[in-house]
Amino acid sequence: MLPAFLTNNPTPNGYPWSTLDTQTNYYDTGPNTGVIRSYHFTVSRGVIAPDGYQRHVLLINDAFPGPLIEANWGDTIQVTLTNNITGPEEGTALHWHGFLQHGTPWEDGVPSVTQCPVPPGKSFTYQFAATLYGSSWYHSHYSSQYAGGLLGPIVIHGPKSQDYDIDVGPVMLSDWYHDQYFDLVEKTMSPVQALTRFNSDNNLINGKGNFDCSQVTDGTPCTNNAGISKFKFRRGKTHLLRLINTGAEGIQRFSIDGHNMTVITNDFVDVQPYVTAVVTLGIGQRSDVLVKADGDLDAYWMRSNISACSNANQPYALAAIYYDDADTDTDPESTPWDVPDPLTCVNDDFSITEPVMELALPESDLELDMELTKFQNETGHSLWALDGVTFRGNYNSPTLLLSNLGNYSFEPEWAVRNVSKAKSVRVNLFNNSPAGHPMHLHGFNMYLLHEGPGQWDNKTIIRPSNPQRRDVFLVRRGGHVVFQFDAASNPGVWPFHCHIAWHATAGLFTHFLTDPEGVRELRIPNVVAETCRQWGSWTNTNIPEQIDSGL
Ligand SMILES: [Cu+2]
Repeated sequence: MLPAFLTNNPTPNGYPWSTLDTQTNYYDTGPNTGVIRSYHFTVSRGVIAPDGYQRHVLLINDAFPGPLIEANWGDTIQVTLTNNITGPEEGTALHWHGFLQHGTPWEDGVPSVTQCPVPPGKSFTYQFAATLYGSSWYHSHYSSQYAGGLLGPIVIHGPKSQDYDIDVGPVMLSDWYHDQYFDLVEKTMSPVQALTRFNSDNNLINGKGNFDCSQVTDGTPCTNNAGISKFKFRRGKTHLLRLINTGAEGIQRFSIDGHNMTVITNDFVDVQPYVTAVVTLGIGQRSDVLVKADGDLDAYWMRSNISACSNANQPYALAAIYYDDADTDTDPESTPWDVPDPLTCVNDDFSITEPVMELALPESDLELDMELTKFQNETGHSLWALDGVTFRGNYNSPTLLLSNLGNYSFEPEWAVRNVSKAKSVRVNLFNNSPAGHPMHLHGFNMYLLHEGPGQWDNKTIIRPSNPQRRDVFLVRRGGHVVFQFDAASNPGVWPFHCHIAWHATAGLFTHFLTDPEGVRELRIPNVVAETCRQWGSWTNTNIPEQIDSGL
C-alpha cells in the first residue's frame, strides 16, 4: 500500500504541489519542491527462479523486479547507477520511461543516443525532474537487457483526478523467458529464420508465477508452485491498481474475476473515467484502474493473459486477491470474465480515452509519412525498418553529444531525423509488416489522432479538441496510427521505437533531432563526456558483442 503522497517534505496548502491540480498544464507548469529523492542502484548478474525455473539474470540491488522509485510531482529523482556486471562484463544504462527530460535530454539513458554505456566498474548519476505524475517504470536500454531482469516500477504521486481509498501500488505484468536475454538476441539476429521466432515461457505478475516443471527436459533446477503474488482488498473500499506492462514482447489483457475496472489514467495522462472488464496493455504501457471491493466472494483471481497477437507458450498469469481476513492459503474459486480476445492487437478506441487536462490539437508545421516494414537482408537476417532504414547505433558516438557540437555527420544506420525548427510534427505511420507493435516516443506525450486498419483517410481526427495523449501506442498489422508531437518544446534527440525487445534489437528504432539550435545551446554536464571516455577506455581492451542494433 502506498500513501497519497510522500510527507517528509514541505506541503504548502496541504500538498507537496500546493494549489496546483489535475487541470494544471503539466507540460508548461509544475511544482518545484526542491526535494531530491536519491537512490543507489548496483547492477550485477545473479541466479533467480521467479517462477520456480532457475535462470541467470541481471539484478538491481540483488532484486528482481528492481526497487520502487517513489516521488512527488515536482521532486527531483537522482539515481546513481553502478555497473557491477561481471562474468562476463557488459555495459549498461537506465532509461526512465515516459519522463519528458525537458532540458535534460542527456539523462534519458539511451546508449548511442544520449550517452555512452556505463562501463563495468563505473558509475553514472542520473538526475531529472518528475514533471508528470502517475505510474511508470525504468529499464535498461542497452541491447535487450531489460528482458534479462533490469527493470523496476516508478510511482510519482500527484493530484487525484478521481477519489479512491487505497493505493495498492504497481502491478507489473510481464512475459518471462527461461533463456538469458543475450541468447534470445542471438536467436533474433540469426540468419536461420526458424530460430528468429520464439515464444516467451511464462507470464508473471509482480515477478511471480508458477511453472509446470514437468516440461523441463534439460535438467535445469525447477520448483513447482513457486508462488504467486497476493493482494489484499478491504471490502467496500475502492482500490487503485497501477498496471504496468514491463514485459519484452507480449500484449497483456488484464482482468479481475467478478469486478469491473474504472480506467482513470493511461501512461502519464489522466483520462475521463471509463469502465471495462479487460484492460489491454502493450509493452511499456500503463493504466491506473480503480476497483471497488464489492464482490460476493472473499477471494478472487487476478488474471493477465498474453494476447494471441503475441508469442507465448504459457500466456496465463495469475495472482490472488483476498478480502479482509480471508485465508490467503486458500485458492480463490472465482471464474473468469468471458471477454474474447478481439485479436485487433490495439488499445481501447481513442474516442473513449479523453484526457482530463484538456489540450486542443495544435496546427502541425511538418507532416511525415512513415512506413514500418520487415525484410530479409542479403545475409538472410530478418530485420525491421522505418522508411527503409534499420537502426544500428554506435555506443561510442551518442547522437545527442554530436548534435550538441553541431556535428550532424550521422551514419545513415543511426536513423536520425532532423525535424529542424518544426514546432509540431505529425506522423502518419503505416504498419506494412506482419505484426502489431507497441510504438514508444521518448521526450513527449504524443497526441493520438487516428488508428485503424489500412491507410489513414488523411482527414479524420478523433476529438481534435482534446485528443488522447500517451507515450506508447499500439499499431495493428496492416494498419495505421497518426500521431503528433510538439517537437520544438523539447530540444533533444528523441527515440521513436518499437518496445518489443526483439524488434528494437533488430532495428525497429529511429530518432528525431528536435530544434537543433536549442540542442546546440544545451550545457551538457561534463560527466556525460567522462562516461564516454570511460567507455572508450574500456572498449580499447574489451570488444562489446554488439550483434544487434545495440538497443
Ligand atoms: Cu515491434
